[in-house]
Amino acid sequence: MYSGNISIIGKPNVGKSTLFNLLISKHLAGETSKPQTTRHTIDGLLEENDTEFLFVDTPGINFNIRKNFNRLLNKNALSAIYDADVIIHVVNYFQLDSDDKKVIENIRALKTPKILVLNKIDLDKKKNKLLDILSDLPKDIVDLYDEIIPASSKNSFSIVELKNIVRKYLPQNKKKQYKNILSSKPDKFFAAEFIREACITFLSVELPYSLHVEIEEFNHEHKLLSISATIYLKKKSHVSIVVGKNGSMLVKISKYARLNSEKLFNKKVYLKIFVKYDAKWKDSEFFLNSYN
Ligand SMILES: Nc1nc2c(ncn2[C@@H]2O[C@H](COP(=O)(O)OP(=O)(O)OP(=O)(O)O)[C@@H](O)[C@H]2O)c(=O)[nH]1
Ligand SMILES: [Mg+2]
Repeated sequence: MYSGNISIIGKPNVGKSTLFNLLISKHLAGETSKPQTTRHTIDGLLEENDTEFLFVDTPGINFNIRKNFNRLLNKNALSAIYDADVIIHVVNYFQLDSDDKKVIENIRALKTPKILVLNKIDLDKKKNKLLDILSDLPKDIVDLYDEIIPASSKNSFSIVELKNIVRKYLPQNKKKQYKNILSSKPDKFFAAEFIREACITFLSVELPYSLHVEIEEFNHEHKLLSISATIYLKKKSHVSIVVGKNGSMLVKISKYARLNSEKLFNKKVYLKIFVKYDAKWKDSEFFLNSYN
């Protein structure tokens, strides 16, 4: 039997979470068009035939803006690299820039097998451009990776091939290595993440970065799952934006989070969301570490 931990890393917004969700066939990680959606590492177990894949989605590694906040996100992402049996480094197929190169510098010295995924290949209208991209890759980068594969997380291109490649590099074990659960993160974590994902999706660019979500109640009641959550905001003026005109934004956020929770927990969900101003909360270490 093959089993191991596969960390999916890269700079923000290249499609790590989309790829992760696709690989495990479940919507566990928030995927949005805005960078820095993922704040925690999220593991998801996929068992297929003789293989246990423990995929780990990580926050985008970013060395530029919002220093303290990034330091914590980077810490979460980089710690996953050291636990990995295989590293999947995701980049946009059309560009390998200085931010990708900084990620590369963090993995260069590791002996761990490395796979470079050139993602978003569906955007490549001129099919032979990929050949140019591959031939333009600097030799030291080509040499660093054990495998380089073009893929699209949007239309599932190369996903089966990617799993077959990963399997080749996983350690062999006599027995199963992982517990038969989808993720080691608690169910509550995902309920909170769906609310945060909805906020990032529906609210303007800056606002989602200054909020966090706490789950106060998470009760299984016969056929119903009852969840009560609070969205904490750093600025008082943000409260009315999150609530929206006549509560319309909160209804939208709530519906998105409820439908995703129902799908994941396979149960009817009753979701109550409060919105509160919390001046004390400032990109605090407390919440970033709260689900580690
Ligand atoms: N066209 C195209 N878009 C993609 C693909 N994969 C992801 N995306 C889009 O890219 C955006 C970012 O996707 P995410 O999965 O959230 O990216 P991420 O790397 O996890 O981002 P962070 O968590 O912020 O670091 C979303 O709008 C996705 O829909 C792909 O293969 N093709
Ligand atoms: Mg992500």
